[in-house]
Amino acid sequence: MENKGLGELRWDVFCQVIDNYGDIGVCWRLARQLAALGQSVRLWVDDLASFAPLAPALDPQRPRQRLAGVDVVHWPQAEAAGVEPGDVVIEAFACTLPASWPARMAARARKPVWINLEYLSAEAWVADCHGLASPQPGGLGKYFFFPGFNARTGGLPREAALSTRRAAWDDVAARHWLATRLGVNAAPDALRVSLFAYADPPLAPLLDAWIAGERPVLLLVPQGKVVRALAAALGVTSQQLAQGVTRGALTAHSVPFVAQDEYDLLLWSCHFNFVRGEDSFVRAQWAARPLAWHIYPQQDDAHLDKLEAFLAVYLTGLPAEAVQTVRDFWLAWNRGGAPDWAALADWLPLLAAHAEGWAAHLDGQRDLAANLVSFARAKLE
Ligand code: TRH
Repeated sequence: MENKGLGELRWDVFCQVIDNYGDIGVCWRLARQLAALGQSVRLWVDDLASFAPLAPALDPQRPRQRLAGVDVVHWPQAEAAGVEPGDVVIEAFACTLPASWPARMAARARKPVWINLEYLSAEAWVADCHGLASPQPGGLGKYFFFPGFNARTGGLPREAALSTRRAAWDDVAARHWLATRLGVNAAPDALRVSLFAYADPPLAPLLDAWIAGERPVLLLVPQGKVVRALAAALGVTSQQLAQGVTRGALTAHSVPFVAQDEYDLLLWSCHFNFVRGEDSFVRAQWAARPLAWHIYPQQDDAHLDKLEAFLAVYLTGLPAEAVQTVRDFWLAWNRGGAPDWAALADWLPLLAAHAEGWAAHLDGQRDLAANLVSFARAKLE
């Protein structure tokens, strides 16, 4: 590959799938966004089978393929003779580069920019650590690049024209898509809720509230462990849940796990979204709807600090009572308590307006891929 100058850089993004979909979810999105900015991108992935549900066009048996303008390569190929590192090498989430790569990188006349792309956090220290260098053997410098929620961080992944496309997705489009793509008929007056979470969220208090509530609730649950938990809680089989199960005011449906781009449509089609991890959490913010975050659990409850840090920035500007209600709800959801849907529901109109404002605020900032490109260019000059 020949470098075409600083306009088009050659990027190597390394992704190791630890668990679930978040590692590849973030890397796949970023790789496509870099490619959309005219960059030449190789995405090295150690587990193509975990990647496939997010990108159905991917053939997990093929060690090398081009998808959405990105060269997707099975990780072991990186050790092959003659593979030369590009201008920018990203190790996502501190994954360790293939053993031969630091030496291959050091051997290049112009040393590649080596970036460790970190996990997303709203904690204040992130802005102080963003962009810091850590010298490595062979004259290489490794930089810590933190995504984040303000201009002192690396920003968030965001496709061009995302907010325009989302704003055009009205109720008619939503109900049509739900019916034709997911086979779910949504009553016009139903509150539509999507639920993507880790295995054991405290479902029972929510189900009780939805079943006994005045407003019809349509609950849509992508395939995964929660489907089994929900089926058990409702006393039905997973197969019955796929057909739709009604109890009182609640109708619950499991829905297929859709491609990553289509998942946006599910979020946009709902009035409230339960999301988790990192990427779906960010997508729910771009969806500009009220949300609840099931955060990835960490040792010693370190994740709760992250949760509180996000709540502090996200809820700024809301009345104290609304802040308390949302905070209580999220903490109960994450700690196995009893999330109070009835209390939250009172605030939904205000939270919906707030979510729009938050998305517009984030939209005013530069996105992660654009920040990475300008960071890399500055280091290479
Ligand atoms: O799957 P996650 O929990 O991922 C993670 C991992 O646990 C990871 O190890 C951890 O470090 C990280 O979170 C913080 O949640 P996440 O990040 O939301 O990723 C899910 C991806 O799946 C996201 O890209 C959206 C996508 N998705 C679809 O493509 N289709 C679907 O139907 C659904 C429900 C999700």
